[in-house]
Amino acid sequence: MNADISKIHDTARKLVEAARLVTPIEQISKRQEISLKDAYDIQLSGIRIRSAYGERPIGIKMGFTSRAKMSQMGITDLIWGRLTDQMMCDDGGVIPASRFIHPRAEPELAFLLKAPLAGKVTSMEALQAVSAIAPAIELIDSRYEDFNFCLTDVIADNSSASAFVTGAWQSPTIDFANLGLAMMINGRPQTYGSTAALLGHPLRSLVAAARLVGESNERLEPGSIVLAGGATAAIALSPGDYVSVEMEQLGPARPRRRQRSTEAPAQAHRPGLDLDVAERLDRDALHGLRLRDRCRQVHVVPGGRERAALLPEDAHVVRRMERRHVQHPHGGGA
Ligand code: OOG
Ligand code: MG
Repeated sequence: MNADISKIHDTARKLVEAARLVTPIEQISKRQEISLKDAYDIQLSGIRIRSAYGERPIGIKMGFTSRAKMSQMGITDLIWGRLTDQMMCDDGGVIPASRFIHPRAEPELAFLLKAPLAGKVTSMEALQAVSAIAPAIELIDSRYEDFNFCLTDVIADNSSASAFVTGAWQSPTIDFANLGLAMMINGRPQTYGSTAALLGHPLRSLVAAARLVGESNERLEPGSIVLAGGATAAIALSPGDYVSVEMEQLGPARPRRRQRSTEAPAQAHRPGLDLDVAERLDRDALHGLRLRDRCRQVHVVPGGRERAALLPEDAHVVRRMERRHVQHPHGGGA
């Protein structure tokens, strides 16, 4: 069923207001059945409302591009959402916890585009449109009660987009097909994974982004950012938590020396979430493009840590990250 325009706009306004008032709402699917097109129309309408408040679109985010994310949320379709300038946070910055209903963090890879991209493109064409890549953290925040949603709910809710941070931008000539990564909360590793968890190669996420955006008769503009999707399950955050992501070759996270990182964040209950991503690059690591197409699985390992995705060589990459953290428990290794 296709909803009429005023219904689309009303629902969009409810979702935007839920975000502004930091108050969750009931899933829209509980009261009305909406089509995929309606869901994306609501998302677009919501972005227009945000634009009227002064927010500026700066890119898009992909969702459910890894099995870890798919199995965490029980959704297996790729989705996309829109990023605005207000969602972008400074690397190493602080963001008020009061902005979020129930934030979760996920480790991602970000693309910065230098050429337009839309429709059916090859991986090589997608790569040619990339000017830089960076490790990233996305903070998702569903506007629905208990973070529960179905496919159309989450699309209408701008794919839970809320905030993100990127690390230093690096040359895309690095082989970023299978970089080990770890996400730390308060310096303690919570998830380990690999960029290969993203559809087998993060470029596939960019190819899918071009296709999905093209299906909406839009295009990815030069200068826009594309978040390729969470490579591991998302982790819930509490006020005071410090999130960092370490990605091989894009550098280990090096939390800046700030007063707050030396305190005990769990007990502090301060209204702030610290974000930090890596800034270091081993510039000697230049390789060609590598694509993989084998099937991947998710493992939950004892202790509750989720591992995204693993081909034998990925498991090797993940073990390497785990070993690094055993040797350098505070995310050092530099
Ligand atoms: C939906 C957004 C998914 C990702 O990286 O897979 C997403 C959600 O899980 O709330 O951002
Ligand atoms: Mg994400």
